[in-house]
Amino acid sequence: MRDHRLPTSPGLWRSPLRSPWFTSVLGIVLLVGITVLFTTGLVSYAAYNPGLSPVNDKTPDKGLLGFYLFAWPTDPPWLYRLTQGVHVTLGIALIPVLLAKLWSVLPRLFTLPPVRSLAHALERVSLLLLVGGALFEFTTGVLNVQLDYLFPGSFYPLHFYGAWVFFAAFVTHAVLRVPAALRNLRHLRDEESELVSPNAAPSTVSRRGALAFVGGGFLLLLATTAGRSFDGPLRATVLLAPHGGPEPGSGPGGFQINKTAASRGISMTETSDEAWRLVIEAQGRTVRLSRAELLQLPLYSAALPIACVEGWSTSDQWWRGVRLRDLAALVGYETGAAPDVLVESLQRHGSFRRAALRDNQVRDPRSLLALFVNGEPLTADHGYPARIIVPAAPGVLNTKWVARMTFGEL
Ligand SMILES: Nc1nc2c(c(=O)[nH]1)N[C@H]1C(S)=C(S)[C@@H](COP(=O)(O)O)O[C@H]1N2
Ligand SMILES: [Mo]
Repeated sequence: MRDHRLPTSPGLWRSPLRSPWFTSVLGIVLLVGITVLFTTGLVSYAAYNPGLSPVNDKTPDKGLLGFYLFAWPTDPPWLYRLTQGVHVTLGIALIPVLLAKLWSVLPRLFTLPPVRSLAHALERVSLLLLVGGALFEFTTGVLNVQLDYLFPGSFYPLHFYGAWVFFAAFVTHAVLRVPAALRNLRHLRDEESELVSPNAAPSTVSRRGALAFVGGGFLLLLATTAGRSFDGPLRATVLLAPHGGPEPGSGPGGFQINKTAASRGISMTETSDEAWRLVIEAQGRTVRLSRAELLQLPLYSAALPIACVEGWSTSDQWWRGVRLRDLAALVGYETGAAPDVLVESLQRHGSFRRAALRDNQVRDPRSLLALFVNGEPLTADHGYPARIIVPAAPGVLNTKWVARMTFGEL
């Protein structure tokens, strides 16, 4: 008799819940869910404008993997709020489904002999990449959201390359298994499968009951995460995920703050109206403006959200300031011909102290160098004296404490 205490022995795995049907239901849910995660993830990378300037690109060595990059639009203004909210919220909510799926096939990971043929060896390698890739992507994603940029800079390449490895293994696995999974959903004849325990323990819950339990976990995580995409009372429902910074407080500036002025080393002296000047450069010209001079320019309002890569977002805030295309006009670009711009902040260190915006973003009449929000001057933490706000763009492109803008020739 084989030793029943080793994981390689089918006899050790006694749960009566394991069955092709149970695994297949979870597998089909993940097929849809992970495809959405992969797509919204690729889209998120494109939204950073990585092709525009090395400043925006966290994975400069991506080569062919950047084949799909496109110019991120400015409409609808809530675009990144939606795509990234879905990416992070769905990613968190799918964790119980992923864990249940892995649990349901656990005995298979230990089958002996480990390699039976070349085809079997290849299949096992793809499973290793699949399971390892899934755990890696979910773990890096959750850590980045929870621990507030645990791996500054390096998170992006890790999560990006990991996603391609994982998705390649995922597609291979899906091609091999989906036909059988669909058959399993229709037939309940499980009994011959190696997933079914040869000496099952008496059941304490039905397979449907176990599935309902996993579904409940999904809904619980969804309900306690989705509030990060809204303001007001809904945000108080976010029990398990931080929203990326200290509590925002109340008043006109009372919406989510990612990085405070103090944490970025921004001093009151350098942002004071006496000291601060905005430097605009292009085509050999330099214009320097104080905040008082900026206030003399035509000011416009736009209702736009902040949407962070961490998945949280605010509802629309009322920003007021100078149009980016009007600033381009000051250094000689006619309306409609405004080029790309490199925006640099007062901040000296850290990944998001500068960002490049594409010409379509500069030309949009709602794109502002904001001086006010919700009727009051910007607070220090929201970027006083001036910050960028662009419709549909990810939070990282909305540079705070702006000091210099260089138009053209990125
Ligand atoms: N200078 C500077 N600007 C910055 C950042 C930063 O770290 N430094 N963080 C960015 C990120 S990641 C986001 S999500 C938004 C958040 O803006 P808020 O704090 O006003 O909500 O600011 C962006 N602008
Ligand atoms: Mo962000």
